Amino acid sequence: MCTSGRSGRKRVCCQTIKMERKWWKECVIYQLYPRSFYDTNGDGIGDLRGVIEKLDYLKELGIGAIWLNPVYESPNDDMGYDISNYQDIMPEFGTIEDMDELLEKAHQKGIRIIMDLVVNHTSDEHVWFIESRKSKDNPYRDFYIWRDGKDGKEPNNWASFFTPSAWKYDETTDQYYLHLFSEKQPDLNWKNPVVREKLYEMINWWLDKGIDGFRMDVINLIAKKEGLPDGEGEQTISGYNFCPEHFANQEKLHDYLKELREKCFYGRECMCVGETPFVNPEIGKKFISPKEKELDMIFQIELMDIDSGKNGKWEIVPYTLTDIKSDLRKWQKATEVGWGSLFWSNHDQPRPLSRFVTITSEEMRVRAAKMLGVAMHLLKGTSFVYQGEEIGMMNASFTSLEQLRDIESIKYYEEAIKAGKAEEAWNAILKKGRDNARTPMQWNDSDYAGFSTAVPWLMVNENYKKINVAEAEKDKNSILHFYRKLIQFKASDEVAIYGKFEELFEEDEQLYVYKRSLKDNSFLVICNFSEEEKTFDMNEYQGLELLFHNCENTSNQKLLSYETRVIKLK
Ligand code: ISL
Ligand code: CA
Repeated sequence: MCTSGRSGRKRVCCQTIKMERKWWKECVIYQLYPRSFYDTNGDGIGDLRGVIEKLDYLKELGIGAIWLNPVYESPNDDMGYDISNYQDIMPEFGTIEDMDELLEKAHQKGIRIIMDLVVNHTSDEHVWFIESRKSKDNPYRDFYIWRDGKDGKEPNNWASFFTPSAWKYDETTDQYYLHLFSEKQPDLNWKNPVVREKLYEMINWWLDKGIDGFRMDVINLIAKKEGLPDGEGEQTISGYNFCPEHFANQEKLHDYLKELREKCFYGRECMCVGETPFVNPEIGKKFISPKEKELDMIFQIELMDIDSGKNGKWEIVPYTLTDIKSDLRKWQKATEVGWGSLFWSNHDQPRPLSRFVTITSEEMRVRAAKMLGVAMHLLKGTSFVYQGEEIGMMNASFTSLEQLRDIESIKYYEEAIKAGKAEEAWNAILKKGRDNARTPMQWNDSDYAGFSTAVPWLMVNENYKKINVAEAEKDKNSILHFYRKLIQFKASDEVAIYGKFEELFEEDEQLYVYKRSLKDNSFLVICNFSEEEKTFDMNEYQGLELLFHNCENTSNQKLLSYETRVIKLK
């Protein structure tokens, strides 16, 4: 539970902590993917009433806030990241009254609500774009980025995230519009002050309703390089250039973020976390430094790309534990200027149990899930637990293209077929396709895992009979029970929240060991990231309290595979 702000009770003495206390530093946030959480009306799609019904489950988990993936009106080309009306709810998810009720009931239980804010682009079905494409002198024309073609081709060579070119030709006015994502996600023109004002109005409308903050989708892409120059790097398989140097972290971005903060967040108790791909610590620090007055936290994506090659996520490359450790260390350090976020996955990433460890048995799944939970969430920063992580959900075993729903995977596969690389692409999709994380929440072992009474929009993982909430409730050694304890600890222990981070054995390729300390208190985290046992002398800790432990091993000389111990030192 959050300990300041709404609930008021302060456990941590401000004087011992030389940084500003905030509610969002003292709570664990649950990322909830509404489409796959719980379906209450039997249409195979999760809905807001489903979230309301499961609030007690979330409360018991100990989380202090929910980040809801987009629930706004949307034709769903990119699962809600293509918004056609910011001030209404997608009918499949419910109504604005359901949203109000969710907000009220969540708040009654001391759970805050953070919404997704998607303002780099809208849907092409948003009224602004419908108007914009009508004529060159339409008042909304300049809400988007329109250009003439060059020599019968696109205005520049930019590749989009989802399709070959980032430009789409529109016959009505014989011009192209920019879309960094799908053709149905035209980029807004942030240079236009009217666009900014309209967005600020909408943001304030939600904040006035009482929501507690935003997760800002690709917020560091809103400013584009002046003149939209061609990219110069290597070409993608379809001959375009993926050039974040021209669309991410541009100078103007900082002006926009400062203005946004001033116009919408000033004087409010809300929290803003920016999703910021293509950011290194140098750039990241600027966003989160309190004196810059831009964002409270960022989601840096570097760790999520630890296995991506120079051609992007689908080129899967090997990595070592020391790569992971140095990434985490680098960001623990960088976020000292402000505050950091912690997560193993989200709706865009594969399941961590299918990615960062090798699972060979049910016992190892349970043990490794607890170890991963400890390793990440006892670092310094706000923990985000992605739906299903608390029961150890894993990647789905898709067998055909028809089972996929994610535009990114589908478009990539289509391009790969053209390039004669279908098999390679399918293997990459199985490992890293975004649908892996989006399969329905597994509540029990009944049909469709208790998620719905109808065929779900995306198939249920076949392992649901074994891996589900009801099973986990019954077993006192389950991942779920462990996560409840871990979350409660992370959200209330002052060392876990504000303690200094110090790493040991940095070069070890099997162990992740770090210490957290605050004034006279400290604890030590030991994680064996390997399937192999590890000889490790722990005699000096004999008799000290074990805060967390994930297996029956009393040896002080060795750690079992995926074992973790958290030892209270003082
Ligand atoms: O998903 C990715 C890799 O698989 C990322 O490159 C992702 O596209 C990028 O981080 C932006 O993600 C966000 O904006 C997208 C949306 O599709 C994602 O779901 C969202 O998290 C466009 O709005
Ligand atoms: Ca439904």
